[in-house]
Amino acid sequence: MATKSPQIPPRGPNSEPEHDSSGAVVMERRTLKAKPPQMYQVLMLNDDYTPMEFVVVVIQEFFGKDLETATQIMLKIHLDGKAVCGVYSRDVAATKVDQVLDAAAKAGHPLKCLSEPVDF
Ligand code: TYC
Repeated sequence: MATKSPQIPPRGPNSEPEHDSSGAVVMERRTLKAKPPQMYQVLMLNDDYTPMEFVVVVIQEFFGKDLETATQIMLKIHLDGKAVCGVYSRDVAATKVDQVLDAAAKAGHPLKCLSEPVDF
């Protein structure tokens, strides 16, 4: 019969220090391995048909920008072909893309939006 080796529960970074048989605290130094999560930038793309006013409203509504900032971002997209509207965790970025594409489709505009990892 196969014998199982004893399972040692993993110790989290905030767990209590261990004591040896004499009661002395056993110190252990571990390298923290947690990396910050990958962030995603939401980009909007230029096209020849979507009205500027619609893009400004979308940027205000879904990216929480004021009128002036939204107008600057819209103009950057118009002139450069694309611009970052915001940077979010993966799920939030995907939701923003869905919201923009949904609003554009409902309004009958070909506005395109995508998310990509930062430093892509
Ligand atoms: N180029 C569009 C126009 O001249 C405006 C526009 C801006 C469209 C930004 C899309 O993501 C966009 N009406």
